[in-house]
Amino acid sequence: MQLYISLTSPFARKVRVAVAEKGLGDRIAEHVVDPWNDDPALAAANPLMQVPALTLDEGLALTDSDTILGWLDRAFPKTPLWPHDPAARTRAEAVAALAQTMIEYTVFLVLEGRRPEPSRSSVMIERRTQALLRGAQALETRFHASKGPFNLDSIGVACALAYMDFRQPQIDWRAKAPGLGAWMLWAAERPSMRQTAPPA
Ligand SMILES: N[C@@H](CCC(=O)N[C@@H](CS)C(=O)NCC(=O)O)C(=O)O
Repeated sequence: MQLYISLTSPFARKVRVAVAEKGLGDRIAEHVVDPWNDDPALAAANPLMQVPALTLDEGLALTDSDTILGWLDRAFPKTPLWPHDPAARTRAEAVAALAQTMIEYTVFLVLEGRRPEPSRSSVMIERRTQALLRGAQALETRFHASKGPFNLDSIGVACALAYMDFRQPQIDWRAKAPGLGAWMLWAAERPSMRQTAPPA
């Protein structure tokens, strides 16, 4: 299988962390591409030109981090990414969805920051920044930040918070979520997180 990534993409990182947690590193070849540079290999896997994309051995190409994670968990059920209990799974999915949207909002802030100053929307920047702070505050109570199995909720939250620190360090989410701040010290040291940290 071929996994197209960029080394800074938080969406790709979710998949790479899951691959490491499941011990599938030798089954999946990583290809580093620049999605902003119309890479033909990426275009073949994902006509929408986004990472991550996973091309299966039979040729089918999967796009979107959550779709890829769902497939990985069905194809390789050992070390499941979701809790077995349905209610616990629903709670984990709710957290993972919040984390995914927080990544999207952080990416929005990054892209907005790359636009020339007069074209930026200060209203939207403020709206998304406040939403990210409220999101962190909600995760503080809704996410059961255990130091147990690294399920999809943990993967999503860890990748979302690490990406905020990486790209928008001025957002002081720890002030709203001190417990998550403490949990992140533990999460960042997990081998799957260390292996997938963006280059300095
Ligand atoms: N919903 C997608 C989002 C993927 C995404 O936005 N990837 C970014 C990298 S962080 C990208 O490839 N951007 C290039 C573009 O949008 O043209 C997912 O969860 O995988």
